[in-house]
Amino acid sequence: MLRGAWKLWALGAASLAAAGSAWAAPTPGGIDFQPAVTETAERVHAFHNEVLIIIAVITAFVTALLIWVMIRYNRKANPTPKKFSHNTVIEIIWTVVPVLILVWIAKGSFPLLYEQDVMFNGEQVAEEQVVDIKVYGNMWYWDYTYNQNTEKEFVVESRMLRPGDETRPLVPARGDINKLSVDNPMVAPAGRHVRLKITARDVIHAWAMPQFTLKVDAVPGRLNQLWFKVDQPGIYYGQCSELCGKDHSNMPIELWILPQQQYDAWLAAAQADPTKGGRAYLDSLPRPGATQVASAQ
Ligand SMILES: [Cu+2]
Repeated sequence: MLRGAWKLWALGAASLAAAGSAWAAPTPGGIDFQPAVTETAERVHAFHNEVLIIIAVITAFVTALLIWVMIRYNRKANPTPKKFSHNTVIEIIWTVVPVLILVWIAKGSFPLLYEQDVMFNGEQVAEEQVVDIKVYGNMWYWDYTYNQNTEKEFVVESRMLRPGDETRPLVPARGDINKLSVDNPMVAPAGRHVRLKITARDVIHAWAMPQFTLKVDAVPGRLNQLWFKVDQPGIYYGQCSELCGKDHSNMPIELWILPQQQYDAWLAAAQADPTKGGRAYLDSLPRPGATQVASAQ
C-alpha cells in the first residue's frame, strides 16, 4: 500500500516535471487550482488571491475582537456593565468600512465576469478568424457541433469511458483518466479565438473548464456564450457542473487543444465520420501535454 503510494507519487512528480506545470490534469489529493492556461484564468487566480488576503484579515480581526470581548467584558472582569446602546461614530465606521471593502472587491470582480462572457475581452477579431463550436448538454453526455449552418456541419457526441465497458472502454495505457476521459473529445485549435455557444436539449447542465476558469449553464431554449484562446496545445478536463440527474457525474468534458495544422486534419477526419469523432487520428498523435499522473492509478 505504502509502496504503491510512493510509486504513484514518484510517477506523478516525474511526469509533472516532464510535462511542465502549464497543463495538468487534476491530481489525487490536490487542493489548489489547476494551473491557469488562459490570460483570463491568470487574472481570475490573481483576483482570488487578493480576495483570500482580504478574507484572512477580516477573519483575524473579528476573531481578535471576539476574544477581547470575552476576556475584557465577561461577568467577572466587568461586573457592572455600562448601559449605553448607541455610538454614532462606531456605527458609521462599521457601515462605511464594509461597504468600501465590498466596492473594492466588486471593482476587481465585475470586469473579470465581463471578460469571461463578452467576446474576446473587447479585442477586435475578424469574424472569419473566430472558431465557433456549438455545445449541447444532454442527459448524460455532451455533443459538439462544428461548422454549424454550413455544408460541412457535423456533430461529435462525447461520452464518458468506463473501465471494463464493452463499447467505451477506458484505456489507461493511452493516457485515459477514469471519470474524465471520453470516447470522442472536443477539439479546438491553439492560438485562436474560440467561441462556444452553449445550450441543452433536456434539462439544465453546465459546461465548466477549470483551467480556463470558465463555467456557464447550458439551459434548454436559451443560448449562453463563452470564449477562450489557449496558446499551449494540451488536453484539458472539465465536468458538467449543474446537477442534472442520476448520471450527472458521468458527463466529463475532455478538450484537446491542437496546433492549427493538426486541428484541420482532425476536422477533416471527424467530418468524414462524425460517429467516430476523428478518434483514430487523435490516437495517432503524440498526446499533447498530457500528464500520466491520474492514469498511473
Ligand atoms: Cu449535466
